[in-house]
Amino acid sequence: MIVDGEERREDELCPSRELCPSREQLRELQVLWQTGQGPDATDEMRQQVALHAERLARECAGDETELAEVVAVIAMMLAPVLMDKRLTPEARALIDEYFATAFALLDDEAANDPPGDWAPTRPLIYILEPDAALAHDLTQQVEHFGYEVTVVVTFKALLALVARQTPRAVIMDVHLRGMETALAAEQLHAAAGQNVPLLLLSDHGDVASRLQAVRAGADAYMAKPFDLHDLIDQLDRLAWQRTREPLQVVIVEDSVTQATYYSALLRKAGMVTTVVRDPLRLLDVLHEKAADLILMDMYMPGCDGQELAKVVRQFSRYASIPIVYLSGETEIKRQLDALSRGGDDFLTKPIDPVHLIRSVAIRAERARSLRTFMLTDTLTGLLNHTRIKEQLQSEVARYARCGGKLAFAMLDIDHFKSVNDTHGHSVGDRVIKTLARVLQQRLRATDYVGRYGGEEFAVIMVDADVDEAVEILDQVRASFESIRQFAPDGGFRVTFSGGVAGVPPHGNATAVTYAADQALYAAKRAGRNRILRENDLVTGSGV
Ligand code: GH3
Ligand code: MG
Repeated sequence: MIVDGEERREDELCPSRELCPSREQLRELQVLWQTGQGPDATDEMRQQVALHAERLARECAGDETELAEVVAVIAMMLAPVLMDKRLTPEARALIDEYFATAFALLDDEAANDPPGDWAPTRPLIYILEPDAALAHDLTQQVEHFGYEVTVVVTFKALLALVARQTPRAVIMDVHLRGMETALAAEQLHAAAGQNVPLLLLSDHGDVASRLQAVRAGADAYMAKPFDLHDLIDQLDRLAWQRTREPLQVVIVEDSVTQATYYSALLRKAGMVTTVVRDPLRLLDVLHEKAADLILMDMYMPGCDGQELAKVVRQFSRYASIPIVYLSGETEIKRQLDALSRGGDDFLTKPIDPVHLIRSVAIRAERARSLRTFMLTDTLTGLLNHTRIKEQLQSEVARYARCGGKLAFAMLDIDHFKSVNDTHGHSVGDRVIKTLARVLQQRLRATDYVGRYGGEEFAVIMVDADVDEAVEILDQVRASFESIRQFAPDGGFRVTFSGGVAGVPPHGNATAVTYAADQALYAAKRAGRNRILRENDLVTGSGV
């Protein structure tokens, strides 16, 4: 997305799905370009590429998207060929980069498709556990937390399974008769690949056994008897660690060529970039995107980078986003001045691509950890109260701009005080974590889950109506109810109630929150362990 003027507001924040050029058109141009580079290419063939690019750029000009701009740049760079000029190797390399960027933009658009259904991905876990009772318990609990489980009782069977389909993680009881742990782990990694996390269960909790597990290449180790929740925590950590979201970088740069170049470099390194060409539009973009870093040109028409950094810093929620200046400025005093006005680092143009990628990645990564820490609830890892409220406001604002729909739910654990009173506060904390976990697993990546208060949660389901939300949350309710909670004094079960309201009909965050809260209280009054929609207040009926 290139942001370039007030009139583009609708387009850029509610992007249309049909992009120009299509993937096929772009591919066709790229094939022509590549053939035009071959040793047998004639001047006429080279000119054909330039003409084709020019036609495509004209066709897409009305689109005003970053993709259309990239095609325009390609056409511009090819223009000298029409005047019988040869391109330099640098220019040819740059054109290749622009093609890569254009395809990456198309990929992004495909990935930004509206959220899918709620059929969650269930990561596959293999468990090797010869003890039938423990295997049964493990399977039940691990499946409750959204994993698909296959249990085997022999190591040979495990190897056969791994050869057929690679799992997200393997849990292995090391009580293997006649086999050394290290050897088993080695064979497993040889069959499944080094990247498959391995969690070992053992009868021994001593340091020597733990050390042996580390040397065998295990990623986690649990000595029996263990709390199944601890096992789930470990499993979550291992199974999801390799599916992290890419870093998001916002590039503020008025020159299309430079912006496209930096964007291509960072994308190649696996980051997601958004280019802002009109500095005055930066705040809109920050509002929409969870930026991990801002890469800012120092001198731009309209306002300079230092002024813009100060404006960004006026908002406390953007205070932790690092701002890295990019500039031809080499004078140290000026650089320091700029840093004192809200910037975090200074990269001097022309910058070595490797240096740029590393500087950006390191700073962005660190800022992300810090932000996660500030914006999430420490017990559950969910969004905290302030963040979920802000997100609701932002989603309602998006609805006002772009239309669509969203559902908002308030959930509250039933009789939670008695859980604390009977089993103690730390068991209560466990129950809160368990509900958080089930919600995260069951909802889509595009939904938002927050801890609203002590044992109260809030959920924003984008692009969902109230009926869909009630249906899904009722499945979560049933799933949570069936989980056996653990306490030293025995197992028990807990339920929760929920209230759901929608946008539309509500048009602001306060109204939809109030409506969901009222529905929640109706659910409590109606006997708890149910999800009610706002309209159920009138009829008194539930799910
Ligand atoms: P209801 O079904 O009507 O919601 O009843 P309830 O017992 O859940 O509601 P109540 O508001 O009476 O009690 C909520 C309890 O939650 C009181 C408070 O001590 C406890 N609580 C709040 N935050 C936490 C927390 O972080 N950890 C634990 N363990 N308990 C908490
Ligand atoms: Mg409660």
